[in-house]
Amino acid sequence: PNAAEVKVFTPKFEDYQKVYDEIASRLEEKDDYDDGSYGPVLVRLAWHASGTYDKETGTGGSNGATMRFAPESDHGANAGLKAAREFLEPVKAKFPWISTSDLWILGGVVAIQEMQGPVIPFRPGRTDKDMSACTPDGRLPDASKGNRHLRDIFYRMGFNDQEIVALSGAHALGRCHTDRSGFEGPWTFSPTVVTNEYYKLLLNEKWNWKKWNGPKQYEDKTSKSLMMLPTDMALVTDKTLKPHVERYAKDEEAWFKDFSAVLLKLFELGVPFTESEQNRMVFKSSHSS
Ligand code: DDH
Repeated sequence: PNAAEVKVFTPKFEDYQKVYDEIASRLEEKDDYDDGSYGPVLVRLAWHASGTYDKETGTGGSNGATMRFAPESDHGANAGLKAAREFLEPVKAKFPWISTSDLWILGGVVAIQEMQGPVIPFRPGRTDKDMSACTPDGRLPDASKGNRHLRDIFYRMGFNDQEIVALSGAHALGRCHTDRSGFEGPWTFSPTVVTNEYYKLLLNEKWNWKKWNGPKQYEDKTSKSLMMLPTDMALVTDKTLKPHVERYAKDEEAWFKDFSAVLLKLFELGVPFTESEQNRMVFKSSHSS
């Protein structure tokens, strides 16, 4: 065909909703993974794609999907995220027009909404880059550290103290795996549902060091089956962070609102959008009528 005959496909809201629906139905179908859902690991993929952002240099962030390549895919923090990337591969094959970097973020949006969390408005426009755009190791948080490290990492992305606490509630979801991070266990009793339980447990449980040969982590006194990382505990030992934990523990609605806003911000860090903010898409969840 000559150039005039080549039709450029410009996806619309309805097309992205179809991708949303495909991811949602795969989530429902593939319920034999981990605690019964790929949702948590999809959220973690979207977060680790975005959380490499450095506001000083404008490098990193979800634009580029450079975690497709080594060395970034092999960074210790990204261990296990292959499961999430592979989960989305058939979706990319079915909708080849979507960039992998938009797809990874949309995967996080779908996972949050399908696990009964708040709506996360989505803006497409990310493009995939080659391996020369891979970020250096060490940009994502190290779970063995404390409040100073948390601030170093999250201020580098452009977040404030309230936003650090609002983001951390994502640990209501999923679990640690000894063969990935070395840590073990879930933070809550409902790791496939978005709730404010993480904040409630942080405040209301008594946490002791777990006695084992693995890395230093906390276990709850009551059931000994839940966990907290040293970085999680920093949210309640730091006097400035703790009031936010208390507020979110009391008021799930307030956290849902702030969680949605802060995830939207995280997912858009460093992306050179052509679409305006007014054109963000709000997808219909499969359980909403
Ligand atoms: Fe996280 N996280 N995360 N996390 N995270 C782990 C699992 C999950 C830290 C360390 C770990 C966020 C912040 C932090 C999720 C979402 C988010 C694991 C276990 C470690 C370790 C990995 C494994 O063994 O499989 C640290 C440190 C921080 C911090 O310092 C603040 C944030 C901001 C988010 C987010 O989504 C906004 C999710 C979901 C999981 C569960 C993954 C799974 O497979 O299950």
